Amino acid sequence: MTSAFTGSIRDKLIAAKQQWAQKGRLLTGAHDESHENRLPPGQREVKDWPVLDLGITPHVSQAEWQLSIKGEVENPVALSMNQLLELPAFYDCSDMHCVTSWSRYENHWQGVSARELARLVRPTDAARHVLFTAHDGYTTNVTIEQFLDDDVLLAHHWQDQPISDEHGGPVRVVIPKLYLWKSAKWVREITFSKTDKPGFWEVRGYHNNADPWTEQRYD
Ligand SMILES: Nc1nc2c(c(=O)[nH]1)N[C@H]1C(S)=C(S)[C@@H](COP(=O)(O)O)O[C@H]1N2
Ligand SMILES: [Mo]
Repeated sequence: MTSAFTGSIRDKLIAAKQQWAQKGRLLTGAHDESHENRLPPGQREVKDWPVLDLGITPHVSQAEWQLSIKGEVENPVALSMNQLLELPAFYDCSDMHCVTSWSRYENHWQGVSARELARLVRPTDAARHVLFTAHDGYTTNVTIEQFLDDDVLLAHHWQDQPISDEHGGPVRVVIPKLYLWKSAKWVREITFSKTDKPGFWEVRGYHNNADPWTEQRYD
């Protein structure tokens, strides 16, 4: 929450919020304010935000934070926090669904979109999967199509506040359409790959695809 951090993103935040407001307006009508048909099967809504992880909370400062994006890409990069913040800002509001059956509506995320990162690193035609590695040793995997969905981002703010350490700050992945275990907290490496590589929970019986709407919980 240092002023340098917030100062460097303020203008882009306003622009991104305007974009988001436009998207919200376009979705009016399709957006179900009554929350009917908003809760995937077997889920219940919570108002708080539970913490779920392996029990290790890495404390990664903004100064230390670095993200390596590599593998099947034409332009591998290692981004510092300042370099991440120089990329166009992305703002999106989405629901989250945890496989342990809680869902939390209306999460306002701010960060950099997956599509923006792909524009930067340029995945090769051979890239089919995206693998995440985090500071606590956690790993998870998605298809490149799932990663490049229009609501996926690397988030550094939630509800206008920097993401706390326990929720994966300073930067976590957010993939709203999949169960939350696919959204790596404390992300440090993103690898584009020809082949799939099931992550921490995927090798322990969780479903590889993780779609909440068809209850792809366990394999
Ligand atoms: N690095 C890391 N990311 C992680 C996990 C983890 O243990 N380590 N747990 C996953 C699981 S199982 C869930 S449900 C969500 C929980 O995110 P939250 O604690 O912010 O609610 O983080 C996901 N991302
Ligand atoms: Mo989870």
